[in-house]
Amino acid sequence: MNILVTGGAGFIGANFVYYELKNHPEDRIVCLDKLTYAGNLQTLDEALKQDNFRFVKGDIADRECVFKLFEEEKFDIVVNFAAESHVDRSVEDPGIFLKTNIIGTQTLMDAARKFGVRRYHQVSTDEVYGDLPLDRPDLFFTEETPIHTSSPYSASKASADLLVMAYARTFGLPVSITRCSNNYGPYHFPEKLIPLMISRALADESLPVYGKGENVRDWLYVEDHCSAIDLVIRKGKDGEIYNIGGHNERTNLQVVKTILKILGKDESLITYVTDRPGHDMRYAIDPTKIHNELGWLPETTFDEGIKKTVQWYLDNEPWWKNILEGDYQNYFERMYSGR
Ligand code: NAD
Ligand code: TDX
Repeated sequence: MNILVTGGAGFIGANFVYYELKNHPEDRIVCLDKLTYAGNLQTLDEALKQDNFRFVKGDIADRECVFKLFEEEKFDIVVNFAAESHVDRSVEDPGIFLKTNIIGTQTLMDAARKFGVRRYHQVSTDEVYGDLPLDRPDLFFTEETPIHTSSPYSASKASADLLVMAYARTFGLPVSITRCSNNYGPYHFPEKLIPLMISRALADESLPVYGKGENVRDWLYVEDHCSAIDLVIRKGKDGEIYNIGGHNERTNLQVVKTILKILGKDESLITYVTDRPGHDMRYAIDPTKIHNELGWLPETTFDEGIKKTVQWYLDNEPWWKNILEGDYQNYFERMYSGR
């Protein structure tokens, strides 16, 4: 099969490229990525050495580029990871989120309609469901939970999901959607909570926790997300939405303290800063559907996964130090100074 992976130079997309090359060496993977600040071609170094992998630099919202690629490659499956993915950046500047996340999705689906695919798969997020209250630990997001977004990021992802379902119903496009909880693991860009805290703790720098650090996220090791998407694109039903999560809920403060403990650093590095506007309180996924229908289960617990992740950052310092030395410095200054 010929599979298009968009956003494959980013965190989850790159992990998915490696997952597919390892588990399905008979397939061919083409990665289309704009290489924004979050895309890193270095991450794909090993993939680029393989004959069944091709990298194309391009924007999913650029019709000419996308249509030319589809005509050339005759894809069987499209997996759309490409997105602006950082909530804080969407608060700062929503425009690019609408362009990439909504228009980009439309452009890919228009090409999929024109040239034909067996499946268009949209990688979505649990953030489309909004948040849950802290005092109701019995509540979880199911696929039937109404869409109720908080940030420009989640609104753009929810808009894309609605468009995907509209293309299925109106045009008969064979689609699927997965909505996953927070991922962590190798190649995670250091603006997100876990890699930001690891890299700053290693440098004995302050660790900016938003608000009181009580917000809860449901953490999934990235390889478990990849195995779920792999199952859905090969065995999932057309027109279906699958939630992905592993019942690994932690408060942000618990996460940060766990990282400090693994690194042997002091909790005095923690600094409480002004909260994120519109900050979602709790995300928690009910993964019963994907388990019952496709037999998916996560393999990595949070305690194992966080140790593996910290070790990966210790072993791969050049990868994240390169990022920290670039434009990232301006970002950190802009986002956190005076906060
Ligand atoms: P990321 O920000 O690390 O990577 C995004 C990638 O997309 C980068 O390589 C970037 O260069 C590329 N890209 C951005 N705009 C593009 C465009 N217009 N055209 C082509 N490529 C473009 O993101 P991530 O964390 O790997 O997330 C991947 C997907 O998974 C996103 O759709 C996100 O919404 C979703 N998701 C992420 C998480 C998470 O915890 N990170 C959880 C659930 C869902
Ligand atoms: O410096 C920080 N301090 C802090 O307290 C940062 C960067 C984050 N936080 C908090 C905010 C969140 O409650 O940590 C939590 C996690 O934050 P992020 O890593 O920014 O992730 P989140 O906003 O939960 O969104 C992530 O999961 C869902 C991904 O970035 C999204 O792409 C995905 O859809």
